[in-house]
Amino acid sequence: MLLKINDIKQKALIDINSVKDMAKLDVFRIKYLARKGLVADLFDDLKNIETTERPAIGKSLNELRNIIQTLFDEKKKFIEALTHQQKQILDLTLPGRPKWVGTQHPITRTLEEIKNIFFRMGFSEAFGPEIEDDYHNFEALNFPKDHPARDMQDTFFIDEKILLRTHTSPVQIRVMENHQPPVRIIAPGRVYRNEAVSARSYCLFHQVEGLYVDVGVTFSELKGTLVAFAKQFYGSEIKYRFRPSFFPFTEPSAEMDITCFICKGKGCRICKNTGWLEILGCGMVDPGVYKYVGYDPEKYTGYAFGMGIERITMLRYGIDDIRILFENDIRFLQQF
Ligand code: 2U9
Repeated sequence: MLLKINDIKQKALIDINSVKDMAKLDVFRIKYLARKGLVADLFDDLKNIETTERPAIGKSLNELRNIIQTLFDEKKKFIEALTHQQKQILDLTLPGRPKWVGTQHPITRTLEEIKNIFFRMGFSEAFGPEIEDDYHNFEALNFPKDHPARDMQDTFFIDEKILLRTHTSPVQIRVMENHQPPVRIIAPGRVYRNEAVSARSYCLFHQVEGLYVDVGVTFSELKGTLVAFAKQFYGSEIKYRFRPSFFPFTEPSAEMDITCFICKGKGCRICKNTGWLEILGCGMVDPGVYKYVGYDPEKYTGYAFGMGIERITMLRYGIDDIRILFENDIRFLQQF
């Protein structure tokens, strides 16, 4: 019996250590101190003990009950004090912490808006590899062998024939290789140029290019589509003009300007006092391109256009350094 008493005392001393809250304390109480608990069981056993030994064992049992009761009382006081302290630390009058919600990167925003305008006009989206070959990036686009864009200084070459695409035009070549007209697509994506990095130019930027080839596509359709785009994107009040230009892959070629949306055409720092902003390049697909993709240049005509997304985004949001668009600085991005 004395051994049993000692055993229960040791167990209670161990058990009380793992009690950290009121619920666990109650489990402890039921196990040891309740009417059907371990201590009460021992008191029940007392009647089977020899009468001569009963007073001594009864004394030990009383001591055990007192020890366990003290363990219980002290732990209860401790938990109550801790709960009180925690209640005081928890200041329910403090305002909640704001949850930061992610936003779209300004480049993504501009891209999505441009894409949606062309989707509504019947264009679909096409993609291609960012690591391209010389054939799809230059040759099939009618670039002469000695064109300066083919220089190491302008293009990131991986080896003699493989390079990082300098525009999304190879996407259109690949689509035409695999589909007969009508083809009406936009090709958004990243392009790479080996230029000195500055506030104005970066080694990587985004373009949206477009291509429409079918029987009887005309330059006036090109103008109609791009004017409709510009009025939706920049506002119906803008004025526009097309200036002649040159690209190896279009003939005739043009650049489209709109009245500066900052000064409304009066002249300011952004438009360099001209009142005009260049927004895109365009033209009729050069018949030379059709021979590379197996289209009959006598049967089909088409137009193409291209615009740089960083430039448009910078103009729109008044950003004066292109590099900030690639730095992932949370203080910049949170403003959108
Ligand atoms: C094919 C045939 C023709 C795409 C075109 C431009 C004019 C153009 C520039 C705008 C600013 C590039 O980002 S930028 O530097 N782009 O001016 N791009 S026409 O013409 C094509 C494309 C594919 C097969």
